Amino acid sequence: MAAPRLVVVSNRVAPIQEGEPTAGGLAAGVLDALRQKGGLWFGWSGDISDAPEAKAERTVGPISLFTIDLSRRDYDDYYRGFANGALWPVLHYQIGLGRFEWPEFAGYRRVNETFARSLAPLVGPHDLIWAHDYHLLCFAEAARAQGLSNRLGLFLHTPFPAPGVLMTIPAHADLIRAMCAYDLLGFQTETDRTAFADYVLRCAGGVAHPDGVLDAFGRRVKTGVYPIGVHVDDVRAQAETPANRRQATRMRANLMERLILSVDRLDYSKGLRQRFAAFERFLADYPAHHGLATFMQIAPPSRADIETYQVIRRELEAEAGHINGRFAEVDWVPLRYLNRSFPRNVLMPLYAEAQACLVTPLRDGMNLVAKEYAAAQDPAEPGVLILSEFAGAARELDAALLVNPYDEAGMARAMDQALSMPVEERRERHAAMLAVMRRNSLERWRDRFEADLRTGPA
Ligand code: ADQ
Repeated sequence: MAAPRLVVVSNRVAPIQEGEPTAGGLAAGVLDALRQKGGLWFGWSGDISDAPEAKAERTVGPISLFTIDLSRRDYDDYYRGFANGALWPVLHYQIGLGRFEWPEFAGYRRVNETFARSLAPLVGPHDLIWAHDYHLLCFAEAARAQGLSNRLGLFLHTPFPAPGVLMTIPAHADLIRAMCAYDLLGFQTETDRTAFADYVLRCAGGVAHPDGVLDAFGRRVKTGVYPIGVHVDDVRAQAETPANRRQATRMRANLMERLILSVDRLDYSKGLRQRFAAFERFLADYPAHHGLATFMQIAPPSRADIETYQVIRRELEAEAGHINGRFAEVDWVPLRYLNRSFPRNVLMPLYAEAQACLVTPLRDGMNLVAKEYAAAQDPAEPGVLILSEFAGAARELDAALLVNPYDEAGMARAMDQALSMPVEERRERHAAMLAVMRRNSLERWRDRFEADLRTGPA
């Protein structure tokens, strides 16, 4: 019998061009799977229209892409409202930033139902349905209501918080019940999986079985840990391409000797404010680096129509100005803050050029920048990764310099240590990280999830 077809559902369908390299993470992992075996990818087009359920179909090689538009009201309630205004902050332990409204939660459910209703006619009885991320926690429940009895799995790219934190969302019980309509729930780390299981066992009367299987709400769901990875060799190859390298060297000629790099979406969960403050502390406490060290922060705006994101953007602009105002010399600007995104063929060589990479989220599901940075390094002369202990990646990359993103002095010390680290120690740490990343590759993430989804929770 032919392998069951893979149907991927995510908030957005990544823009795909035949023959073009794609972005990292979700898009790269999912696309590989779909390219090899063929399949269908379903999600929001990114457009807002008055004909919200208009479907657009496109095929790229063996992949069929179906998208729907959202109405303005759906977008406001589901995307700006519950998903990004309430759920995202709480999943990242930022409960003070969460803003919950019941009508927005109803809108979130409504859009999950729209997804299920629009997808149902496209799905065959044996298809495996793999949903992604925090936008679709209620999708399986909606799909079951549409009569779909397919294997349904969800991979959560974000952290899953401890029950006491999750419960600050008034609709927490509805969310967990809906999540249990999946057959398989995948998490980035054991901490996330345990937090989910804790809620189910202690707050929802669930029962645990071996291998992460839980019974709750009259259903059986398997939970598992699938740390997302990167294509290690592809990243290194992109970093090394001569044209790309020339570009990076040119950029580097304009920078100072010691480059500390950070690359993030502009998001409060990424700890940028705390990182800027730590860099200021570094400059104050370690003057030996003056005139030599440059910190480059690349952070394109994201979710720019949500107020908390506008606030963080304003704060960072002010803070960058303050730091440069305090420390810059006529021939040295310590902080470069670039509010835009760069293509991967620019980013990867830049990773390779940087002596240190500061990845200090307050919470992060995984953080692929950390893995990409480590993968991009020249093994003979690698840079140093400074990594928040609250990034999922810290579970695997414990050979990085691990820091607490709330500890300004500790982060400043780590920057000094990174820029002064002997090459033997850098090589040793880098080799350890590379070994873990090769083991937990992007292929393994995808294959293990798919295999468990196929087997089901029995
Ligand atoms: P994100 O929060 O978007 O992803 P991350 O994993 O760091 O975070 O980045 C995803 C991709 O975006 C990476 O491949 C990176 O290169 C790219 N990227 C980030 N900033 C960029 C920039 N300034 N310019 C260009 N490219 C940039 C979510 C979760 C993470 C989880 C991923 C995958 O929040 O915790 O690691 O999904 O599961």
